[in-house]
Amino acid sequence: MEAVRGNLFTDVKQLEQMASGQLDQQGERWEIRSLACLGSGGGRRAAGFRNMKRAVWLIIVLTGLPHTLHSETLQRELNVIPNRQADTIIHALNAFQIELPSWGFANTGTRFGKFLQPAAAATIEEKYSDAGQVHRWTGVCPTIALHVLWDLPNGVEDVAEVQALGVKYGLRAGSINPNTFQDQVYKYGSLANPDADVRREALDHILNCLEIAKRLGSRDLSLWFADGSNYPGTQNIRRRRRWMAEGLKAAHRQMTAEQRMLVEYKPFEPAFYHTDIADWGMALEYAKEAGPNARVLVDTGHHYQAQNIEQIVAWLLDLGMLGGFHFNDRRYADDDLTMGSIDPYQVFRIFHEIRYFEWESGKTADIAYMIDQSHNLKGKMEAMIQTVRTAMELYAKAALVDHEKLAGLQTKCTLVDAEECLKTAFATDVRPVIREWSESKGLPADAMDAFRQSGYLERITAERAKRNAAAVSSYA
Ligand code: RM4
Ligand code: MN
Ligand code: MN
Repeated sequence: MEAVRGNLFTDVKQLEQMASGQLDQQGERWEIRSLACLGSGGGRRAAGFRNMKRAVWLIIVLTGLPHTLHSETLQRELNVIPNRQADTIIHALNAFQIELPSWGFANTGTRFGKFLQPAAAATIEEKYSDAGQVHRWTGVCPTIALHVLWDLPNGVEDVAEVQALGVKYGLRAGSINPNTFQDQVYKYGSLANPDADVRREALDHILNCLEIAKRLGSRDLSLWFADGSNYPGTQNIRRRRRWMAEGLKAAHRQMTAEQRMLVEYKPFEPAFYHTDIADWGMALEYAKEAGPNARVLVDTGHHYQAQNIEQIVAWLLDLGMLGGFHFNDRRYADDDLTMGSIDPYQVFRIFHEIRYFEWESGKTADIAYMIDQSHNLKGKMEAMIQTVRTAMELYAKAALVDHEKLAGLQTKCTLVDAEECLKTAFATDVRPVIREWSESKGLPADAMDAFRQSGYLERITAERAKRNAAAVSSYA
């Protein structure tokens, strides 16, 4: 631990005594050369140190004797994150942002009906307001994804209102999501519909969405299609592929040089025999055909069981074709559960592939991290804050992987040690550093607690409960 920080503890004497008490037990004679702690704000840290339970960030730098206890061992014994690793986390978090979905705050349901929540958002203003709160407490969600039909039902005409909401609630419009699946006309598909009129209608809607995106200053057009069929033999799969490719190309032609098209894939639902963009390979082909600014969007819930998602991510990174993510977790299908609730190691492995790529290539991957979840049972805002903090934790853990060491071990095929590089990073409790990071940005250390204390939930519950209870929830 060579780094020595200026913001030393105010009470160094006390610190020295405590440290030497610890060190005496080692039966060695040590010289304390310097003390360092993470980040800034020495006063707060001095207070924290007096309360040893909270002093997980302390680093004692020892030098001077030939058989000096290695600082890593000491850090392990003291249960601290080394200074260098904390810096890595802070650096990673400074560059990390994740987009909130407007639809994640509204009442959603299963195909059997909706469970109505008293505090759910029903208008675009309420969605902006709720998303603004999540950003206010977490600090990493400055953009909100919009679903055009749900959020801008009048299309381009609604842009001015949305812009005003952005200013009012401190959010920027994120990805623009056309809706070519809800209207009756799309029963047999949209861009891949055998009816040319329907294909045209779908394309027109997508072109409108591009215009909305331009006016809102939003870069990504995020495309998900429900197109497909339910029974073998009922559709010409090859012709539908060509129609879809033509439609995407036509949309791409209308994009500005700054805009991007993200092509999302999904193997099932609502179509249950075939979908026209079933997997990442098909999405990749469509994106390549569409034009230079098209990329693939990986929704973590859109795979078959046991599929190796991080391998898909690694391939798309290597091909320069990874555009973004829709994060959610799943146990069985496209369950849209909170990120990392079922398999946090999966998300960690995805983030690891991205960080490893960035380290190896020296490039920052241009990826839109987005949440696509539907909280039917959990409180929507709490679920969203929980998601964002989980995303930060898993991203921070992935940042801790020692890439140089890993690369060497992989080359030598030192399997157990290579795997341990990942497991050690995953096992590190990064939450203290995330709290430090938050405070250093003027945010509350505990976003959930701050939200709960704020009284916002009680206020919107009182305002919205009566109206929400009257909403329709039945399936049939
Ligand atoms: C789909 C897909 C899309 C989302 C819709 C609502 O399953 O994940 O991204 O916009 O659901
Ligand atoms: Mn999605
Ligand atoms: Mn989905």
